[in-house]
Amino acid sequence: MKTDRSTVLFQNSQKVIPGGVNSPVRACKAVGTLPRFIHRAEGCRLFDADDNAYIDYVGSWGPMILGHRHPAVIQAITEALARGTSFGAPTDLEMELACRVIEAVPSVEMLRMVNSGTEATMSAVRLARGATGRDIIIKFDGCYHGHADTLLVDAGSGVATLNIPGSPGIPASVVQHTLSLPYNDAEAVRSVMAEKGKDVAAIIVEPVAGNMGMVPPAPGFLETLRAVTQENGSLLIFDEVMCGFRVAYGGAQSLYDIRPDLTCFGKIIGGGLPVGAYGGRKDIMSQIAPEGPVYQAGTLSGNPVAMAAGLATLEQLRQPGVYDTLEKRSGRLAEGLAAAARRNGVPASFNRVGSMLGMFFTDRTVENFETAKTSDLPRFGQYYREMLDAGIYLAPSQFEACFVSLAHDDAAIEQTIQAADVSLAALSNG
Ligand code: HOZ
Repeated sequence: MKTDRSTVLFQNSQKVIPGGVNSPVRACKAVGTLPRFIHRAEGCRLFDADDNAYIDYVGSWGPMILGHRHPAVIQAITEALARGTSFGAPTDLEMELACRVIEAVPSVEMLRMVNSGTEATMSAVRLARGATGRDIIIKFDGCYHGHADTLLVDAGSGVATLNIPGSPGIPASVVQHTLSLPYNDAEAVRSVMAEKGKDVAAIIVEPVAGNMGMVPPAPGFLETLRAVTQENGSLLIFDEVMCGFRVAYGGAQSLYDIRPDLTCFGKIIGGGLPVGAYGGRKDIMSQIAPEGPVYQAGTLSGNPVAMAAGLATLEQLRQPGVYDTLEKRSGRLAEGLAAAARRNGVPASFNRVGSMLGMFFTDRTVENFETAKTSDLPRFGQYYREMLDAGIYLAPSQFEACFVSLAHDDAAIEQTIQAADVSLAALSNG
């Protein structure tokens, strides 16, 4: 596969952008290759600067659930663009998108738009602290809630990929009130809440974790979080930036039938444009300025082009049968990959919730960050490179999820399984 242009672009980018990328995992350091510079995309495919085509399972890290350049989304963006790109003033579109999210997600009674998932979680945590008058935040190892200082503790995603516990630049005093516990460990949560519950502002969790690879919640785990927060007057925040409108139209909370107090969104609700949002109980959301004293603001918040893209995306997703299609294709992909691993004698463990998948190079069941880290990372790197050469674009980290879109038709899924078979055979032979 010819990669001359990507190679030159990466060399030039490294001179002007730290690491040559605007988000660390994209540099492909963990998988021992150079990043491909993407020139365009269509449906389930990406095309790089050398015009190589790839079946895309990154989907811009989650938002592209309809596939790339869906005609309805492009039309909505084009119409919005014709009216202007940013007004810094209220619009009908932001109100409509808020209504659409509120309709879909029963725990959300009010919603505030921001510009990224990081902003959404950061603001939700501030609100939780402001509303409860408490400081402690509980999170879980391997969950990633964006890069706000308070939450960058034992995080997944890029920090796990680079194998660093946190980041220089975050004073110890800033994270002294953040406790990180093992994911899916209900007992650990009960015990910490028994001791500190009355000082805990909130528990924040990815109800379907997608930043330590993909890890589903164990039966009863989310229920425990709901119960202990209610018992202690703490808030429960679901970070559904990745799984919202992904694992079900109403998100993980509708799938598992839990009502958190606050929910964070991003990715899909922006239809591929930069968006975040946080929402929840009216009595809590009313404490945000200007209705209440908890301050949060943003120049581009509720950007009309992003709102239009999000609305068009949700309109497609609410059509009957959409999530059944995603389920069927994702199920076939997971089965096919598992069979290929077995056939080639490669120990691998698979997790899947709807169209979010995780494939780990370990014989352990992956149920938390500790077990995710038993994965054979050099082997994942080799698999990644084999798959890339075969035209399959995976996330370049064992600690990211794989996303299937509605544009992944049966032929694309079968092509991926065949490529995996060949790639896994190369691993077992190597
Ligand atoms: N780390 C984020 C996803 N888990 C975003 C990665 C990126 O955009 O490169």
